[in-house]
Amino acid sequence: MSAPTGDIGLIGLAVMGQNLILNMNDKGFNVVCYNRTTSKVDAFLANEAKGTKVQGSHSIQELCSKLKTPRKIILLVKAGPAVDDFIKQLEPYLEKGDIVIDGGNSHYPDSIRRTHELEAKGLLFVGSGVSGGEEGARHGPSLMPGGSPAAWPSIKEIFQKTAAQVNGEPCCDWVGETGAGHYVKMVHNGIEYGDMQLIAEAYDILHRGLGLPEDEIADIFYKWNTGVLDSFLIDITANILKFKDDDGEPLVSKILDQAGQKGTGKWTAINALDAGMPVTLIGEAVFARCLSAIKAERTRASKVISGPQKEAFRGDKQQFIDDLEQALYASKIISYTQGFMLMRETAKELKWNLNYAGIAQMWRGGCIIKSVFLGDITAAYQKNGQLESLLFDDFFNKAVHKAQPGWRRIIAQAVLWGIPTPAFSTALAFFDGYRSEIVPANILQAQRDYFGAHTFKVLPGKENPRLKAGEDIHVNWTGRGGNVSASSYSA
Ligand code: 2AM
Repeated sequence: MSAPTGDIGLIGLAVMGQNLILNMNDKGFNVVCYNRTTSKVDAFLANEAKGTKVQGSHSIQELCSKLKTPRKIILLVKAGPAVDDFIKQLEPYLEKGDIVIDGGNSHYPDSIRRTHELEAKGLLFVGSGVSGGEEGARHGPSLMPGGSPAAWPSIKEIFQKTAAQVNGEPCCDWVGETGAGHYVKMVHNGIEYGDMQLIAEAYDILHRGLGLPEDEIADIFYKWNTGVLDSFLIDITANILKFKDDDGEPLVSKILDQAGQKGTGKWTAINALDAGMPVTLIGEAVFARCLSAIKAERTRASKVISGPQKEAFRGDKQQFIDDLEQALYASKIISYTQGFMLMRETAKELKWNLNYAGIAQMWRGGCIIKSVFLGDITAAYQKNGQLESLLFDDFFNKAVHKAQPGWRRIIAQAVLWGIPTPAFSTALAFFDGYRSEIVPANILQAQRDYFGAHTFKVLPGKENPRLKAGEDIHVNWTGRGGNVSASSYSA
């Protein structure tokens, strides 16, 4: 048998897999492919991959025999049991140091488990986020690999050449240990939910509030796309708003206002609740989709619940539109601030060394949230890799201060109009809470101690013989009941 020539194997010939193979082939790598339904291998070689160096295989054994060692095999199959099933099938044909890469949409706890399971067998595992859809996979996705750090030197060249490039830098770097790659992909998707919701709210304010037609809103978005909001999502939204149905009506005006979701935004929100981190904007974005989904109930409600009398806008329209741009920008800064807070907290808990500048750079191009803005976040973390919050970075601190007046005016006007802005509003509420040294949690603590003897601590500077520093204090608020504090009550 001749010596193996394959640089990398790929299992799973759905659209993403096929496009990633063709992309890696274009970048000069010799790819060997396999699919459970092997007729797809033959069809792919005879059609899309015709004239390329891509090799096919009709069994796992054949796939492995065609790969140079250490073998690198990417799985792009349905997340869940199919991944574990293929890993089990691969194991007999792999040797120490070989690398199994899961490029599917796996939940990160599975990737943590798989890293440990494969490392225990002398193999290496990489769970990689892949973003950018079919187009990204074909011409340059954002790749977010994490897992066994020893795997990185062997896959670095293939991954970084296959990924999108922005200003000569690849949108791919090592993310961190075990499930870090899929974790960061999950947060990316959550942030994507937030960005999309913010744009939808801006559209609603311009459309229902200012009464602008789709064409004019598209032009506003195109203009925004030349400034701080320059991003893929603003650009495609402008294109969407310009798109006409056959009768000349904007197609968006005919789309049922009921959003679907596949669950990665929800995973991020659940993770934020579990971690105790206030990632409120992604949470609101998920809930906004939930509210949209109960269309029939909303329709019934719209008949019996009325909002404020709609007053015509009497202010300066251009000023309002500029304010809205700033409101969107400031809210986006908050959303990314929250997303990075969550990643920092998880990294601390799971002892991952997350590469924050690298993460922002990975999202800078190739993926759905790609934007100029992410270049500024990259710069912030390059200046300080352990930055506690984006709001402490000079650039973002100045930006949010500049945006603040317009941001408040927009939300105030939306409230008066009765137009819901859950994402804009939660961003501002977070901002006002975050910059408050004192929040009303004193009342919560007092209530908890009052009804459940949950105790409280004294505010520094207010100590006295009854209220001692550092102590868990219980007060008999009513003169009834006992002086014993509780440790097992609810709330
Ligand atoms: P198939 O072509 O044989 O269906 C996307 O669905 C990819 O995942 C396809 O390549 C598909 O293979 C593969 N896939 C889905 N479920 C699978 C399973 N349970 N076992 C193996 N491959 C699976």
